[in-house]
Amino acid sequence: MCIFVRCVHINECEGERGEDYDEDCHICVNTIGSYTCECEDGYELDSTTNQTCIDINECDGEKGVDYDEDCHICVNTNGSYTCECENGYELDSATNQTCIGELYLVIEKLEARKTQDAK
Ligand SMILES: [Ca+2]
Repeated sequence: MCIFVRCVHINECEGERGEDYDEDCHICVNTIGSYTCECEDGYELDSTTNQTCIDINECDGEKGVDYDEDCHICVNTNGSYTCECENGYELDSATNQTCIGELYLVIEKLEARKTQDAK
C-alpha cells in the first residue's frame, strides 16, 4: 500500500481471516505487495485471484481417476465427494466414496459371525 508516495509493506496474513485476507484462504502465504494461499486437500487455488481456495468438483472428472470406480452416482461436496448407490448396493460407511454390493455385505457378515464364533 502506498500513502503519500511512501510504500508500506503489509503482511495480510498476520491479520484476521475474513478481514485482512480471504475467508476461504486456508493457509495464508505472504508475498511482496499481496498474498496467496495454500489449500487443504480437496480444494484448489482460484487461478483468477490466487487468494481463495475453491472446492474441486471430483464428479466433473473421470470415474476411476478423480472419483472411485465403484461410486455409482458421484455427488460433489465441499472439500470432497460422496456417492449414491444403485439398488442392491450400499455406501461404504468407512469412506462414503464407494458402493459395495450385497454379496460383499453377506461375506462380511459371515466373516464377522465366524470371528464371533471363534471367541
Ligand atoms: Ca468436492
